[in-house]
Amino acid sequence: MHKLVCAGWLLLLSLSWSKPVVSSRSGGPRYQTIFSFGDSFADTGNNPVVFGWYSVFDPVTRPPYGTTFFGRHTGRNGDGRLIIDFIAENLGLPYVPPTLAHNGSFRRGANFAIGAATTLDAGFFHERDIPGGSSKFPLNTSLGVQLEWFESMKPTLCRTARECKKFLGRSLFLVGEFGVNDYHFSFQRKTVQEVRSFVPDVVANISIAVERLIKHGARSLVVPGVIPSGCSPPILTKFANAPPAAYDSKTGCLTAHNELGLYHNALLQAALGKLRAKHRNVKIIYADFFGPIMEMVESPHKFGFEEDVLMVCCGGPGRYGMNATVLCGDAAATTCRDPSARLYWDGVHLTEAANRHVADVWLGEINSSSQPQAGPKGAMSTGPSQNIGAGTVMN
Ligand SMILES: *[C@@H]1O[C@H](CO)[C@@H](O)[C@H](O)[C@H]1NC(C)=O
Ligand SMILES: *[C@@H]1O[C@H](CO)[C@@H](O)[C@H](O)[C@H]1NC(C)=O
Ligand SMILES: *[C@@H]1O[C@H](CO)[C@@H](O)[C@H](O)[C@H]1NC(C)=O
Ligand SMILES: *[C@@H]1O[C@H](CO)[C@@H](O)[C@H](O)[C@H]1NC(C)=O
Ligand SMILES: CC(=O)N[C@H]1CO[C@H](CO)[C@@H](O)[C@@H]1O
Repeated sequence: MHKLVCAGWLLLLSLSWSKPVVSSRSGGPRYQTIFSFGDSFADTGNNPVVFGWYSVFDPVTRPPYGTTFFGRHTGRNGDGRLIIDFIAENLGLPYVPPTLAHNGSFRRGANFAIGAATTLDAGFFHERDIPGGSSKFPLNTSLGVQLEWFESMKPTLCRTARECKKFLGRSLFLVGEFGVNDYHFSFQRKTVQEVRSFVPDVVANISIAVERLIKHGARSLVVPGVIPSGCSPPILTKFANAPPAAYDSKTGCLTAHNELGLYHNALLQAALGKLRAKHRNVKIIYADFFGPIMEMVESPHKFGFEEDVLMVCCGGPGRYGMNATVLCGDAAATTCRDPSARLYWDGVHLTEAANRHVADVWLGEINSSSQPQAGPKGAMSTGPSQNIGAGTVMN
């Protein structure tokens, strides 16, 4: 059980830090630095360190993780680059170094994201016996903890209040995705209805975090929504005995789990709208994670994916290619011939090919809005229309 759990929830480096700064279409450099918070969808190498602290098994430190792009495992939960890697490349910035695994400067970027991180503090779940059993998850790596780490680092990045405002104002803050682990851990013990009851708490906490970063001087933030969990192979595997009526006949996804995600995303967008109204000089971009994944699930051929799009590339025997006893990276595991023809890599995580598509959608919006302090154009970035691909959410 525990092993399946890892592939479902999870969420070092000697990369080149010397890429040239790419200028924006309007001239000067756009962002000097990326700060990132999140879980395995954004973690560029912190999880092996944290899992080591807690002596929990970490499957990503073995092949075939990293074989598509880096040629070796990097601590990323995938075959290659993550969304954040494509964003960094596009902005002409170095791959964002994981704060716990990088011995060097964080002036060009710092990634606090940790695989399996939740929004709410670990105590919230442990008090409710989630996920229960002997599981050590969630570890003490919540959004609030990641913010504390950022606050501890801040004095090493900038000194005076004025300097910090300037430096952080020119940085891009990626806040999330957060929420998927809160929900996926909870599905082990709670009904979808029960989990729904604390979605407002999760969203409120994300909103508090965004505001805390704004107080520190953040002026450009990207806040992704959650994925369609009902299409996620670990959820489909866990609820394999659901009645036929529980599935969307067109996609094969579990309707109730997807509706929970849509609910989260609707509340999140409303919360971000309020923050935009309150902080008119700050650019707050909602990044749609749900829509691009649904698009790939519904039209796999359009993206070069095989017909059975809910099947993971790397895993063991089973309807979705996932098996509690055979994890991606195990000797008995199998890896698909062409990861670029798959949406899902090892479970909840996407292949590099899928990450590239999601990144393109997010980058379209990041690109189309100039930095707030860049001049009068900044005003347009505060409007309520900053929803990346919001039109594709409803399916
Ligand atoms: C970090 O790098 C410095 C020099 O760049 C080196 O002296 C130090 O030993 C390194 N620390 C670790 C833990 O690798
Ligand atoms: C969690 O980590 C934070 C930050 O490192 C620390 O301040 C806090 O005491 C830890 N909480 C628990 C319950 O270990
Ligand atoms: C998992 O794999 C084992 C063989 O390794 C097999 O017996 C079992 O049926 C598989 N489980 C599922 C859910 O397919
Ligand atoms: C974003 O802008 C960069 C640099 O101007 C460009 O290379 C990239 O293709 C753009 N990406 C998208 C998705 O528009
Ligand atoms: C329940 C829970 O995790 N609440 C957290 C919400 O966010 C604040 C600060 O970001 C934390 O301190 C809380 O513990």
